[in-house]
Amino acid sequence: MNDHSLFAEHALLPTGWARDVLLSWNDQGLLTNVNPVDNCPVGTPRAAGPVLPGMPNLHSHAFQRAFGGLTEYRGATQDSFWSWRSLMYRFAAAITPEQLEAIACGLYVEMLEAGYTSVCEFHYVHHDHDGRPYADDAALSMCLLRASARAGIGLTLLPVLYQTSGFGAAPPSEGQRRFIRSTDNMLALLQKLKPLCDAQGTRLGLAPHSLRAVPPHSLREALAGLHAMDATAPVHMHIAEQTAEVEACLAWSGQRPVQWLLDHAPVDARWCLVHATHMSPDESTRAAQTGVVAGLCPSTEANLGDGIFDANTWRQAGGRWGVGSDSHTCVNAAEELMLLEYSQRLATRHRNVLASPTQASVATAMTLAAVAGGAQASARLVAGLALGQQADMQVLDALHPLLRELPSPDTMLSAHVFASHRQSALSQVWVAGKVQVQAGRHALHDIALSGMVAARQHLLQSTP
Ligand code: NGQ
Ligand code: ZN
Repeated sequence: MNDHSLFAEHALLPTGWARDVLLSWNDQGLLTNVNPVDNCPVGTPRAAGPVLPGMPNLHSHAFQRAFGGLTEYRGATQDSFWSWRSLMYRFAAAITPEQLEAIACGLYVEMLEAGYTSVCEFHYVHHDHDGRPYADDAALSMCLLRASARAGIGLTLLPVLYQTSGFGAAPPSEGQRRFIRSTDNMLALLQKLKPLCDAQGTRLGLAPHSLRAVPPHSLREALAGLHAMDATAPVHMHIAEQTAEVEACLAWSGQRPVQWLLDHAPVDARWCLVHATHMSPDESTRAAQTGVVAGLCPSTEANLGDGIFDANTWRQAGGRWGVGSDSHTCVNAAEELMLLEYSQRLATRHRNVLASPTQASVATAMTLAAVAGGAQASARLVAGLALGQQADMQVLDALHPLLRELPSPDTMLSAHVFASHRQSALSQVWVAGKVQVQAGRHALHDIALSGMVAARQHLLQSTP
């Protein structure tokens, strides 16, 4: 049995669907062969259905999985993003390293079972409950490194720089004490993490949290330090998610957030602008032309009442995009694609908005675009089924009732994204040439999820 290859009757390559493809990879899990063949070679396993590239998840705050479903009630005031944030800060204030690791491990198992093969962690809870550094200053980053290695998901670790509570260098609030680092202290953390990340195939980047949280001089210095360490390291930043943020930025600088950033920072293809919900058409066109990735998080953006991203303007300017599960109110790659397309249908009153000139099938077009953009934002070799990329794959189950006897892989993928339960038709998930999910289940499903439940229970007991 050849355990370094897989035969796919239908494989979704960056150029579109191909028939009878033999996928082979080396000991590092990188694809060495993606070619059509006449027959499935003897001894090579045959995929149970169409093979899709694994989906990179470009935006995650792992600890937020612990309170999914627990902020869905009306408070005293008009509930908003900001009232949600106050509730979120209570969990951020209470979580322990052990809880973070258990929650992240459970979450990563869930991600793999739902089609994500790698994740970008936008990691900002750094310090102990009093806001003092742990004895090992990298303690909480290490929890995420261990959790990803245990679950077998690829990781881009983005330690977050957080210094102020608002534009104009407003001092941080009590609730932000676990996040705060000086620029030098952040650069020291990156130096410490670099060899540890390199050793496990994790990519290390930096996330200036937002223009609210990082003053201009710190942004400049942190980027210079990052680029001295690794000139191609990824940079992620939350931006223009809420209209209140746009207004505060205008009041501070006379410019909208994306406009300000484009004028004051070296935004390029290394960058991921997370959300970028509220852009003028001009900001959108300018930003798209830099090669930056828009990090769209449709389920969280809906959950938090952010607004609707204008995908048409973005794409007309050649804008790249990928998806993230962010607060993990939904953990499912196909569902994020569905929600994104539906947001566009609701806003424009059209259908199949995110289909493309070369891919009429919207699920196929979106999968390819989100893998390409997600890979760019991850800065890892996860750009799909192509030579030299990691063998990260989702295998659909052609015998699932909703896919069975359908006439083409396009229709099977459409059924998976738009008509199925968006998880039940996933037969296998592979990461770097290793099966991590078989018959819809990860080997650690029971143990990792019961670990997550126990950690959540303790966290709830300690959260006021
Ligand atoms: C976060 N989450 O950092 O977890 C943010 C909220 C903020 C989202 N923006 C905090 N979805 O932006 O200040
Ligand atoms: Zn976020």
